[in-house]
Amino acid sequence: MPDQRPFYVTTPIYYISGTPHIGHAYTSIAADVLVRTARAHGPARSLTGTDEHGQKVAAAAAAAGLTPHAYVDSLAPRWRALAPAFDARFDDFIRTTDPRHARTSLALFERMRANGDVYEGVYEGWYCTHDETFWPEAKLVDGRCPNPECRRSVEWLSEKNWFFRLSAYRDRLIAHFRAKPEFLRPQARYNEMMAVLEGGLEDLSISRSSFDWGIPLPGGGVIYVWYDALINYISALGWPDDPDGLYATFWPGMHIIGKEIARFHTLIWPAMLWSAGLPEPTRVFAHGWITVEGEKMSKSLGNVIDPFALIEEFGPDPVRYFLLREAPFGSDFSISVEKLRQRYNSDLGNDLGNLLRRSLAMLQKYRDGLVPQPSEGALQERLTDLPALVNEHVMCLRFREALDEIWTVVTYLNRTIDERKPWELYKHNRANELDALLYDLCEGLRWLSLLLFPYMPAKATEMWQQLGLDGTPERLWADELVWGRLAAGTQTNPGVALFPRLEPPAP
Ligand code: ME8
Repeated sequence: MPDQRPFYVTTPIYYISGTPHIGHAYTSIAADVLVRTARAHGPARSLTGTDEHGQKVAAAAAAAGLTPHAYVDSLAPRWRALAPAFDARFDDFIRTTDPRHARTSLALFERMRANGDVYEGVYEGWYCTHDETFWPEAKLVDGRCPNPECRRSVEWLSEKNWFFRLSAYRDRLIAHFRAKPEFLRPQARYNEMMAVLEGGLEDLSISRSSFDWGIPLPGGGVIYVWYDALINYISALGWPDDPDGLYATFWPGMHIIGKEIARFHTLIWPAMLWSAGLPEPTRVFAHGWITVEGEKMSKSLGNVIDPFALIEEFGPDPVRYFLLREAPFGSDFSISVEKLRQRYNSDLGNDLGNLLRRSLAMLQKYRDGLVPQPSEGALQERLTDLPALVNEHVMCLRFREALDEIWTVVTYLNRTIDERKPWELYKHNRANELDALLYDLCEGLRWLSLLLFPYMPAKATEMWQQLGLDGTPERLWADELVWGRLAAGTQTNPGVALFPRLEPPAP
């Protein structure tokens, strides 16, 4: 597997005034699987956080009778709790109200102004506070926000603001998209953004002057919330002072986002960076939406799935597995507790959990739980190319395809047990064959725990420990995914079922 340069992945920073739901968990889990896989090859870093400024937050704070500061501070803990609840471990959590973020945002603004890309003007047009987006008259649909998921009423603004000469970057953006199709995936989002570029780009108002909840600019006004938000990806790395060398090591990195915010991340953000003389992100992946029976989750429809309730019922690892196995990462898909329960019982309980249970039970019965001498044969050959293949899929965010690949081994090992019938080998004293088969099963399970660790860190660790191994499978693949590393004589340690069967709820 190739050496990898230091790897950096981010999630969007979530609006602090929203409610954490399974869609937010989805992005954070994907970023966690990606960074854990990258870490199996070299240095890697991940970032998540909260988007705390803007008119929507100011209005929500006023409605709650709190100052914006007190309001955001009261909400931050529940967002901080989201990723850890799913065992997603981020290296950093940025809040846009952090002083470090204000420093970077102002420095970027000044750099862009010094480079002649920022000018003063008057914004006269519409604004959707819910989406925190400026809309020209011509884009409105029936006089409302044109975002089909929003369609809320818009307000008329007339503000003296700072503008970013975004239009000047259109040709460079088109050239960049053409030269690097992998910059934005999946293809449907790439095509969508190319169409936006071909339609032309307007300059962007990057400050607001009719309220004051934001990063104050010298001379008055505050930074526009989206301009401020995008900068989080480098303020968390300490640009421009870079006291810890994080920017120099980890930028440029890649962004995982939902498909609705591709325009901000792939048109506006690269242009902002170029304007300041900085490199654009390496890649942006704009994933699909989780729906409930085909409908977008929303408070008004009353169909919001509470991520914490799912953890309560299934535990974090099965939910992580389900979300990434259920659909290709770029596609929309519908979630239901019933589907989750089915996959839990079939893929996890019947396939994986049973494989571990019966392999270790047979080893216990026939060999006192001691791993036999390493075998050579079909399984070893079968596994040779697997790590590179899985790595390639995950690095291209084909999480489901990586799991499909890993599952071929689960299926193969289960089939091997059924076909080779170790109990018959034992009965007929075919000790060498039995040893080889039992070794294959244990070594195969060791590989599975290493490959599955990014997806199901706690369950993979349980597998690892039941195999009699110390610590966790969080290890460098180049050292560990080597056939025969499981030493003969290792005392295995069968434990409780990995995925105890879930019974359907009482009618
Ligand atoms: O847009 N399905 O924040 P946000 C899948 N603050 N993913 C979903 C989802 C769903 N139903 N719902 C939300 C913002 N997401 C800005 C971002 S970044 C500089 C600023 C995920 O709280 C998905 O990643 O509305 C989506 O892009 C993000 O949450 C939107 O979170």
